[in-house]
This record gives sequence, C-alpha cells and structure tokens, in this order.
Amino acid sequence: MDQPSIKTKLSHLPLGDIRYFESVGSTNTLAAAWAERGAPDLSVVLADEQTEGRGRSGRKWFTPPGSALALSVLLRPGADEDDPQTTRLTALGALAVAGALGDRYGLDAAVKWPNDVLLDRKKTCGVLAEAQWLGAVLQAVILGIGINVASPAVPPDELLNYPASCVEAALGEPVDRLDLLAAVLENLVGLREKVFTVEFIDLWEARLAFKGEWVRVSGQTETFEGQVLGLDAHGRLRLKLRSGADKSLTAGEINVRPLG
Ligand code: BT5
Repeated sequence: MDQPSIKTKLSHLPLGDIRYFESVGSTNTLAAAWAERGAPDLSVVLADEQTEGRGRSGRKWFTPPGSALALSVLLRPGADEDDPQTTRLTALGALAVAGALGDRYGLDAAVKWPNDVLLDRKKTCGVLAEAQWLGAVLQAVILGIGINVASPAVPPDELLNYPASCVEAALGEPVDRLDLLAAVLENLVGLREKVFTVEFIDLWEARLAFKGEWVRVSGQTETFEGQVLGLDAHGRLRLKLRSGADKSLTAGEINVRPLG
C-alpha cells in the first residue's frame, strides 16, 4: 500500500483528506490530533502497522505489518447527529465492514454488539469510536476500524479474550487490502446517510449475532445471562433475563459472549 495508489483507489468517494503511514502508534490518536487541527469530515488515516493500536478501556489491538487494515475515519456529526454515546456510529463502522464483506466477497458477517464483526463466529474486525468534545459540543467522532485480512494479523490465543480469525481464512483465498478498503468506505459513505433512521436499526438488527441465543454479559459492575431478542429503537441490545424480565443494554463497557 502507498498513498498514491490508495488515493487513486478511493478517488470515486466523497472523502476528506487521506493520510497513509507505514507504521504509527494508533491511527485513532493521529486522527484525533488531526481533527483538532481542523481536518474535514470523512478524512481518513490509514496505517500498515500499529505499534500501540487500542481497543476499548485501554485494551490492546494487534496490527502487525502487511496483513491488516487499520483505519480511522473522522466524522463531523451534523446538527441532527447527536449521539453522545457513539453507539450508532460504532455500529456504522461495524455494518460498513459487514456490508463490504457481504457485497464484495459474499461472506456472511455478523455484528457482535456493540463493536465487533464476526466471520464464522470469530472476531475478524473491531471498531472503536471515540468522541471529541469542546465543552458540551461534540466536535468530531473518530471511528477506528481494525480488520484482520490475512492470518498474521490474528493474535496468538493467549492475547485474545474472544476467538479471532481473518477474512482470508473465511474466504479461502487471498484478499487485496485496497479492494477491501474501498468496499468498506463505499459502504460507510452510503450507510452514513441512514445512521439516524429506523432503516439503519433494521439493517443492524438483520446482522446481529446470537439472535435467539443465550449469552453472558459482563459489564463493569455485574455479569448476567440473557437471551438475545434484538435491538430497540435506539440501538440498545434487548435481552430476556432468566427471571423472564426484559433488559436493554447501552453500549459502554460491555462484553457479550455466547454460552457454551
Ligand atoms: C476493539 O476493542 O475491538 C476495538 C478495536 C479497534 C481497532 C482499531 S484499528 C484502527 C484504530 N486505531 C486504534 O488504535 N484502534 C482502532 P475491544 O472490544 O476492547 O477488543 C480488544 C480485545 O480484542 C483485546 O483485548 C484482544 O483480546 C483482542 N484483540 C486484539 N487484537 C486483535 C485482533 N487483531 N483480532 C482479534 N482480536 C484482537
């Protein structure tokens, strides 16, 4: 990958500026600094390797060179796009990846609420949306997307809190990272128009992993089991608890995994 070929490949899309680096700490960190300096909506930071890639709550995200996509898309939310918890924007990233894997490669990707894309029930992509505030005004959301394309991108088991895989393992053939990148950004640009519509929630629910299954939910303060019912109108995960009561989860620091 290099900057000229990336720009050519993405030239049909209404993106802001695009910056490519061979190695960075974290594309989200660079994109956040760039946002503070005024980078326009839909600017993209892309790196071949991350040495300090991060997940939620300070967890690490592994991005070795030559085998993954690590990108951050800078979103300048419009007046009607007030999503302080960035739940829908996290889903935008995950759905853009799931849609690209479906359209371009015919893969059946599922979205593990709130921020992962699964292939064959294994984590193949993680999304980290980070909001930038000035006082009470949301300035930008940095939508970080990490995709395991080839097998070297998949961390060893001892570094994982959930089984992981890569696109090439699911597809059974090599994948051109630039093709995948273009497909993800095409999907993202198209879906972005719908983020705050009912249709978006429907598209998200159609991709939701573990529907009807029992899952264990670990939050910061409690762990419980529930059966996945779907999403509510705000994109919260609806569960039926063992007691028979319904519960809706707001994203934040929550991990969901199937039982058994
Ligand atoms: C995530 O967090 O899954 C969000 C990952 C976001 C990464 C992108 S890459 C571009 C941008 N720049 C950044 O610095 N970050 C974003 P979470 O749900 O908290 O999952 C983190 C956990 O996933 C780790 O604790 C590991 O167990 C596991 N993990 C780390 N690297 C992985 C990989 N390459 N594939 C699958 N699982 C991984």
